[in-house]
Amino acid sequence: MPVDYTRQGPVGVLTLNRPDALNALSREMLAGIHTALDAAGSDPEVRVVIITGAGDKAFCAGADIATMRTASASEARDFAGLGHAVGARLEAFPRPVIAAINGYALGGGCELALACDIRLASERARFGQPEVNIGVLPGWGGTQRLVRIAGLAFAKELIFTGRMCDADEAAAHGLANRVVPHASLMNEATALAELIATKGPWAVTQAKLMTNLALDGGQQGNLDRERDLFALAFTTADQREGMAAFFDKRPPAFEGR
Ligand code: DAK
Repeated sequence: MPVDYTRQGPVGVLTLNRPDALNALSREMLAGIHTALDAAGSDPEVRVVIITGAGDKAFCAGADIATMRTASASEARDFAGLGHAVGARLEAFPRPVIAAINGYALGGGCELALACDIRLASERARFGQPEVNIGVLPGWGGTQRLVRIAGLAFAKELIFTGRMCDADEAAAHGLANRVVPHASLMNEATALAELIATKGPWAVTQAKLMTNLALDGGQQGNLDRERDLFALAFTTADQREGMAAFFDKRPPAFEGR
């Protein structure tokens, strides 16, 4: 399978599994991501998803250059659309998605990580948008999401030069949330996922929705929507349980409703 999916308690783990090609994203891989997200999304036990890459070298070295090499403009447009659809799916996915970046995250691989909610980087991670090296520009959202996440100046530098940056530089610009030892990457990602999984699931879902909207402008409308969702939280069992547990000095038992 080009994309493996397993569940460990409340955490769904999706592994890009094409290590011989540094997990480069073919059409089959993109379809595999959708299939894995279908499985995670239809499983009520799953509260957080982790995406990582198989092997020791790469999270994902980008779109499959072999697929693109002889593409016509309309085929390229279609391929770009498949990548955009994965990015949109991850952003809209009702559970948080953590990218556990175990090596190269280049081109479409960096763009895949950018569509996730949180990026944990191994000290061996390398980020970049090297598309200009092969005569194209980022086509899976890099010109937009990298700017929003890491800032215009740094995004332009990475995109215009095609150079890679290491994990520390990525973290300094907000591209990685933090850098962890390579050997403990999955443990750290799982611990973070499990921490989020202890929180009120309904509230976490709404918080993801609202924080994503923050970058789309329209602050007053978003604040109004935040107020409405906050009010709606007081119709949920999770709110009653969370506040009761606080005063009972016990961990809450959330049901996600
Ligand atoms: N696609 C296909 N195969 C790849 C690949 C990729 N992106 N990256 C690596 N591979 C393959 C290599 O060809 C090699 O295969 P074999 O020769 O063993 O058969 C194998 O993975 C191992 O790679 P290397 O031998 O090159 O390994 P090294 O350690 O020497 O170098 C590297 C690692 C990551 C520095 C190097 O592989 C590299 O530079 N890879 C390419 C990275 C890259 O340029 N990524 C960006 C791809 S472009 C758009 C849609 C999408 C996009 C743009 C536009 N539209 C349609 C508008 C997105 C584009 C991209 O993502």
